[in-house]
Amino acid sequence: MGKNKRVFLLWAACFGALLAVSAGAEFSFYLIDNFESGQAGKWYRFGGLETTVERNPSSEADSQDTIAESCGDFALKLKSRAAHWFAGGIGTDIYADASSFSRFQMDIFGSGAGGKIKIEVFDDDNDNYSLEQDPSKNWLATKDDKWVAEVPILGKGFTRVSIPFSALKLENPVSGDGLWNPDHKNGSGGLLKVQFVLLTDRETGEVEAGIDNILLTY
Ligand SMILES: [Ca+2]
Ligand SMILES: [Ca+2]
Ligand SMILES: [Ca+2]
Repeated sequence: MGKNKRVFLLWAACFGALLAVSAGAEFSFYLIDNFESGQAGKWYRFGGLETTVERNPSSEADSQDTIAESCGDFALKLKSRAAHWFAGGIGTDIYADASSFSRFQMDIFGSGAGGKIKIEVFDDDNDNYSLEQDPSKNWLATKDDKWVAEVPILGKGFTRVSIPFSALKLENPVSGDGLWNPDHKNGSGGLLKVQFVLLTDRETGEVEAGIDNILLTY
């Protein structure tokens, strides 16, 4: 093989690697948390909800449960007691430009005892990287859109939940602009934060669930 051909092959290999990297960046996902750090310090809690990072049951060597396998070593356990169906929640700040993603995905571990998780996401509409809320009106978001979806806690085991952004419902009309626009245009903080609220099937009672592999994807 002549020298020129070797140089060309090397160049082609480098260019191919570069293409693969840029394609990977374009077609990957935005990980919010998979709890493999063993920590949950970036999540705040409200309404009496208790959280613990727990070790996942080790999957059998011949297990066909690819979702359970993808949950790795740790997941976050949520546990609470409800009053009037509300059992508290958790949330974390994100500030991501989510405009190129199309759906929200997470794995939910259920015990078969029922309950729901209400997913709440906020996009910044007054371009200030902050969520304005009114504590006297049940923490109503006053300047930014709040989008929600409810998913059942199934089980036993992990269930993968995938929610297209188009299925999210606006909960606070006339506060923000009413458009799903979680981008960084004009200094907007984009997707400001995500919250998960636990709901029970009966007015009072205990509810628990595990969550893992929380991400934005295409
Ligand atoms: Ca995990
Ligand atoms: Ca704002
Ligand atoms: Ca908006």
